[in-house]
Amino acid sequence: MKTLFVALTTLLAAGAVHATDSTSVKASGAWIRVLPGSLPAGGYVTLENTSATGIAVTGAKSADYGDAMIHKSSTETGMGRMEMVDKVPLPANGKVAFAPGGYHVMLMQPKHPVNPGDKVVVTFTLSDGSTLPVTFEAKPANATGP
Ligand SMILES: [Cu+2]
Repeated sequence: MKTLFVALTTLLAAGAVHATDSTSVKASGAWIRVLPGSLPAGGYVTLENTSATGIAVTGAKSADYGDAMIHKSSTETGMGRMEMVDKVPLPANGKVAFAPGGYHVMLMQPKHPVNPGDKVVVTFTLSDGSTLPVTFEAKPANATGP
């Protein structure tokens, strides 16, 4: 009985630290465009919300980079620019593409060299309190898709 109690409290303690992985949002075609040196890399992925409730992506982080942000590129003024966004809404039963020219994960301050062919895990945080770990494949600077 004592063993069971210890096991349960260990589980509860672990649950408090690690958010549950999302069962509603699926990722596909995840890739990052690696630029030379320590320049920031853009991460691209298609996220599908398979639930009947709207969910938003509220953040991203990666153990391989010092910082990760969600950006949106636009050419509204005729000049390429990008801005940070607080959240990306994923409508119920809808898909949102993070793609060149639009939403992307800006991966900054690489902690080690990331080369084409490498795999990088980016974990998204979602508005329902869950997390979504996604494996991205590194592609060269001239890549245009997964
Ligand atoms: Cu950016």
